[in-house]
Amino acid sequence: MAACQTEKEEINFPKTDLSNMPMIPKPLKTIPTGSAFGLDAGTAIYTSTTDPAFEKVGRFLSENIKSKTGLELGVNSSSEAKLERLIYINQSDSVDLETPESYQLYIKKDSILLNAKTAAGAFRGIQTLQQLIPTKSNDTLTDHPLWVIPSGKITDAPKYGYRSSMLDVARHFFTVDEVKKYIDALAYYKFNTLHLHLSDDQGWRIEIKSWPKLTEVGGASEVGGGEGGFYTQEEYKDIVAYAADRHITVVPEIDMPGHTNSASLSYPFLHYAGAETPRVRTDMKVGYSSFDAQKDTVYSFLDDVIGEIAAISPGPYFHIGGDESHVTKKSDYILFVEKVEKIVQKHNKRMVGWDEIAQADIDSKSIVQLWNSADNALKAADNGSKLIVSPAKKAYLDMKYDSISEFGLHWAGYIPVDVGYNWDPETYVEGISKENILGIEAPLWSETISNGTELEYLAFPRIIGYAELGWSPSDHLDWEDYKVRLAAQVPYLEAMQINYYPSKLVDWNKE
Ligand code: TNX
Repeated sequence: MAACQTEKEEINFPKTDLSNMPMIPKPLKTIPTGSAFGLDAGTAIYTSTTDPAFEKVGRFLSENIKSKTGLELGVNSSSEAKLERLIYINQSDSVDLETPESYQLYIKKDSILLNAKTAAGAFRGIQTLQQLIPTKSNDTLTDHPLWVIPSGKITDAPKYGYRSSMLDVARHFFTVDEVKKYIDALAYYKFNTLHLHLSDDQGWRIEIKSWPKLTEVGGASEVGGGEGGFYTQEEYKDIVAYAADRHITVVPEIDMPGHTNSASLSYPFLHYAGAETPRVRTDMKVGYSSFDAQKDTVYSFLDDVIGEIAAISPGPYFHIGGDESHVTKKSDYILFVEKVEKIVQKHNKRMVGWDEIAQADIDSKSIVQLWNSADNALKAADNGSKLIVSPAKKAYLDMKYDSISEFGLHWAGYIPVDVGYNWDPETYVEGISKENILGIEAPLWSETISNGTELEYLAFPRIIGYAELGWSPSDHLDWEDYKVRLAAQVPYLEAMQINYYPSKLVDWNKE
């Protein structure tokens, strides 16, 4: 190293300010030092090799740098070539790294050091680094192009350990590639969970080998009369692995006992006498279908379904839905949730359900997802259950932005970009505090959208705000400051060919 250092040319960087860079989510602490690191072809990436997952993070960074800048940086390559500058991704046991996703980023003239306890922390850290790499190189500082990265120190950690978005692939089916593109963007903004709503009245979207009609019959429809579709288990595993490569956990949901028309259409014995007779449904109604909570065969069926999905879902959670079972007798609903919780636990998963499940006597380890009822959220907290906060009025990506929005619903109100950002999960329900909260989620229901472009219209830019709500401390949340950083996401969104709603509330940094 000493030998290399003497050969290095001195570059006179213009004064930089790391704290003024448009990072989202905003890091916990940023201390600028005014100089810069010049990323160029002479930069090499090295990683700790004690954990192979760190090297993988290094390769991920190298690939992204290549697509952004064209530079091809070696990772842990032993070549003797002149080493000008170094990015080192280091596994560290420092006590300052308090959570698995915490990281420290030290950017100096000659080196960038990224410290993290786990590969997940390192992965979050390289997202910050990627956000700091400018789209355009500076070609005047030296005889070759340099991508100027402001120097300084970033110490960062998430507010919540669960930061999620949900895709409803049931009302309209989305292809594996469409889901992967969404995962890429979630990863860039440090989400760590993708919830997949895999079944509903209009369609069943995951192959179950022991019950093939679920997809043969139940998978062939969607809202509006399209052809539907489903993921084979191989395709689902491919999504799960793609997400895992980005340190994102997939939470599968089979919604029940309501929202089950497509399942009961496939296997009529599941149908509950008080529910509407199953038929192909392409409308947007809710609350008319139900499984029969009194039949043992329903639970043997669910043991198979949950077992098959659990076996290919490495994450700790299984989401049972549980919302809007309007035709299920309350006693049947409660019996059903309590029995299904046992099945989920038998398959070594923790149950998650929409807030209605708090009416049953659930395990304190089960998780309740607040979408609608503050009462249910308080019941859950009383029970010792953690909450995922996703109130429809603030966090539903399928709510229209305003009266002229092209897609979306508005039963919970309009959610302009500032309204989606300007709230605090910790104070949203009186009586619920940080200790009760596992994290937040922004669900995207798909009644009104049927392809990737429309999906992105509703998700972007609002999803970027939920990334910050889930990660950054509450005292960092400031719309005026955020909207400037949001505007600066345009080059990323354009480079990734992500469609977004160009809200008038934001002064977009367009060319
Ligand atoms: C309510 S949110 C639902 C969904 C709909 C959504 C549309 C929830 C748990 N249930 O079935 O798709 O509204 O916004």
